[in-house]
Amino acid sequence: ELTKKLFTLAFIREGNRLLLGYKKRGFGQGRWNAFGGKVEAGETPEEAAVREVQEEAGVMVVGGVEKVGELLFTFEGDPTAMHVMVFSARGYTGTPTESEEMKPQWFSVDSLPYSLMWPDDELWYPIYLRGGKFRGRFHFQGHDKILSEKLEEVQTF
Ligand code: 6U4
Ligand code: NA
Ligand code: NA
Repeated sequence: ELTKKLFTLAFIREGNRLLLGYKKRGFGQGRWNAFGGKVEAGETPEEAAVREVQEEAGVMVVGGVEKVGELLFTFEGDPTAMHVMVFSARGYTGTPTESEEMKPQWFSVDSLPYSLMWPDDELWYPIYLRGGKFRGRFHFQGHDKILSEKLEEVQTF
């Protein structure tokens, strides 16, 4: 039986630019990623998303976050699935600042470093980047190979 753990992933976007963080440690180390982490007890996913953006990117979300996606990741031989709620911040204040976990950097949405990101990202980022919402599940062998995938654009969750 699959156990699901809840995580967040949040985007800071400003026009044609997207803020990503280079993960210096932990899960996904060495990859560029949006900001996020585990939803803690007593927190809503939205609250966790705002907190993780503050902790990892050093900026404050303003105007809340909008849910844009829901992803389920499973790994061969691992009974624990990652259930990831994906959000986009409506606004932010402050200057992106390096944390112990992430080194933030702006990228043009037309030249994202997909080869240095999780392999699923190039499949669903385009839906987000054109303003769509999505639901997907990806089954991995290790952290580099997608064994099976399902991805759909949705109107609501
Ligand atoms: P701690 O132990 O506190 O450092 P925490 O920050 O709570 O960890 P973390 O960073 O391990 O959690 O959470 C994993 C992050 O990686 C979440 O934001 C979800 C994200 N993530 C996991 N698989 C991903 C994938 N395939 N593609 C992607 N993001 C993924 O774009
Ligand atoms: Na994290
Ligand atoms: Na974290």
